[in-house]
Amino acid sequence: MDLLEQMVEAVIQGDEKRSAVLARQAVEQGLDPFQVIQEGCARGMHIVGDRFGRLECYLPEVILAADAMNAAVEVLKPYLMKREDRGTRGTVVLGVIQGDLHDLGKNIVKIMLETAGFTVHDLGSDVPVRRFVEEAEKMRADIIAASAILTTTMTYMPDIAAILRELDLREKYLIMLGGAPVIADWAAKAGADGYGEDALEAVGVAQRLMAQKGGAKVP
Ligand code: B12
Repeated sequence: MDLLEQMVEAVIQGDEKRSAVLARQAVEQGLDPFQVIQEGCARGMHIVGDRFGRLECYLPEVILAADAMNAAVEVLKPYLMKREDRGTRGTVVLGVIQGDLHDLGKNIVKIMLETAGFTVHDLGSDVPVRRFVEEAEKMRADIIAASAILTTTMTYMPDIAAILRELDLREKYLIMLGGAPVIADWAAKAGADGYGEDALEAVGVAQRLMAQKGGAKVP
């Protein structure tokens, strides 16, 4: 079994110690930490998630898997940070939309964006829609990025564009939406400028949007 598959297994087993050891081995072997998170940790988490959805496992197993994923991510983070140390590529206000506590995916998106050189203001989870806008104004953000994992909470997402329009600020910000139930067409209808299926795509989309916009706001 290669190291990425072992990582998938460690996350599925919820084996925090093993996932951290594997993460260390991965960097020692020169594996791309980006790939280890996406194809090892997140993949393991998705498998556990699917099992949970089919009632094949219980909540404590999901939580243990999340802990194992986070332990590996903690080890990998410093190596990710080394990839880009030039000036900011843009400022992103990122959070999980109101009513939603699922922050594991958002946390990966945050790490990936930071790795790619973006400045990320993490608002956490259960973030009221208006707060995204208020914080974007405070931080002079370029992008407002929101995550929703519940089909019930994704319905708040169109309110981001609506509130921006109401305040006559729509042109000032780019909106990026994502999360398991969100798809590209829906995101576009919800007023998003960009959508990413996973954290890697989130980075590509953020970079493309910033290029179209002509660069980051000057603080
Ligand atoms: C872990 C988990 C939990 C944990 C969350 C822990 C945490 N800190 O996040 C806990 C136990 C707290 C939990 C609670 C609940 N959960 Co839950 N949970 C899950 C589970 C198993 C995994 C979700 C996850 O973390 N996936 C892994 C991450 C890495 O993937 P991701 O979030 O999709 O993120 C990736 C992409 O979507 C993308 N992305 C994410 N955000 C963004 C943002 C942008 C801008 C972009 C571009 C991209 C992007 O990039 C990420 C990385 O690649 C799913 C099952 C599943 N199959 O997904 C259920 C699931 C989401 N939960 C569900 C439910 C119903 C609940 C509860 C209501 C349960 C209950 N009855 O109490 C509560 C709700 C609590 C709340 N108010 O939010 C349902 C949702 C069903 C629905 N129709 O919406 C699911 C699908 C399970 C099921 N099949 O029933 N849950």
